[in-house]
Amino acid sequence: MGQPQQPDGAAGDKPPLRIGMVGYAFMGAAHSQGWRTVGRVFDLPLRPVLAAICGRDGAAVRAAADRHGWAAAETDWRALVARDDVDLVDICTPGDSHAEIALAALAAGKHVLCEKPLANSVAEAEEMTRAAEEAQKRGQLAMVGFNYRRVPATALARRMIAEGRLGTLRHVRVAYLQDWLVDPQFPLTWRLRKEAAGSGSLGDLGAHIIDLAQYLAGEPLAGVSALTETFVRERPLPAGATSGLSGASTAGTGRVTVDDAALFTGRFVSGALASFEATRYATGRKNSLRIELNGERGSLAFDLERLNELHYHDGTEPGAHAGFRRILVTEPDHPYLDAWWPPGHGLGYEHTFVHQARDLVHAVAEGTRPEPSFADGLQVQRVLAAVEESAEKNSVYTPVA
Ligand code: SOE
Repeated sequence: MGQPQQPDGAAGDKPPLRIGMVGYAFMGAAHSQGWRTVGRVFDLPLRPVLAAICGRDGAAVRAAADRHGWAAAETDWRALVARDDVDLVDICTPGDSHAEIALAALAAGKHVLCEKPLANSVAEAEEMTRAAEEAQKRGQLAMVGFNYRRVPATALARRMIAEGRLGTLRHVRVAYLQDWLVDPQFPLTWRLRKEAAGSGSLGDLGAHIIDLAQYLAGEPLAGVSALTETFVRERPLPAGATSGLSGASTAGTGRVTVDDAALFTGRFVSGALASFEATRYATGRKNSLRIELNGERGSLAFDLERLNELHYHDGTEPGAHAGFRRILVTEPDHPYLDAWWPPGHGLGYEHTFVHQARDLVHAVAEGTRPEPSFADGLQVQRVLAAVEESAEKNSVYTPVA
């Protein structure tokens, strides 16, 4: 098994921040890379140490520990949470275990990073937020993993909006499009079971775009009106363990108990209007998170499939030569980029997890409230619940006569 990681450079003489991670599949691998890389790229006040990783399958978690550079492996998350050599618990499990693990970790005096969505219900998210607020008084921090806030282009968009470049916001148009469920033979993995995932594309993809929209707008949604649909209601059962967005199937079938797609409109407290689409059936769209914001002074547009670019229209320019222009977000004065490559060399999906780790390490060292906090995660959870409630009631769905 690997030794705890010692990031290069002067990081070795800094106080350690010892990480214990629960989960080792797709998100576990992404977070591992973040923790492993962050001290090698950024000049941090603390030295992240990959102390222990946890998963139920002993052989698989030991293999994950070796591959990703964790010093120890556990098969019981309670044992991981109880370890004296863990300061921060990073939760990368399906949503049905977030609340239990986070509450235990906070009670054990640890800082917590929890993958999105924060929980599977508003009640769980409320309990987690209450515990996090109490823990904050004892100097423990809790953050939710909405990693798309940490794309340099979205962070730049936030900065430009806060500077007033869009003026009063009128529209937010956002869609998160994937296509890995198009095949009706794709197996019934945990992401398609309500008891494990809470909801379908809504909680998985919708949670990201709700958070990003509220973060960029700088204000919460006041209300929503929604439609959801499950296109394929019966799927083959998975054969053995599944990981990430793939898996083999067996002969039997089971019922899909979550939404396949969610479509909703919303109104921000300021009166700005928003539209949202989350789907795993957008054939040809792999991981396309598109957001456009229109204000009275200008507009911004971003697509995660071209994540080094931000498009900006300055509406105050003379009409004759105004129009959207592409900002290549790779300059050293763009968010996070002073630590990376020369201009034009670009970053990718995995760097968002490095930036997430960077911001959390700073928050822990400086004792500041990390963002997005559990309270922010709870706000997203409330929007998810409102979307589900609206879709169930079909409240504004007027049948065509
Ligand atoms: C699957 O849809 C998924 O892995 C999400 O769960 C992640 O949050 C997103 O970043 C990529 O897609």
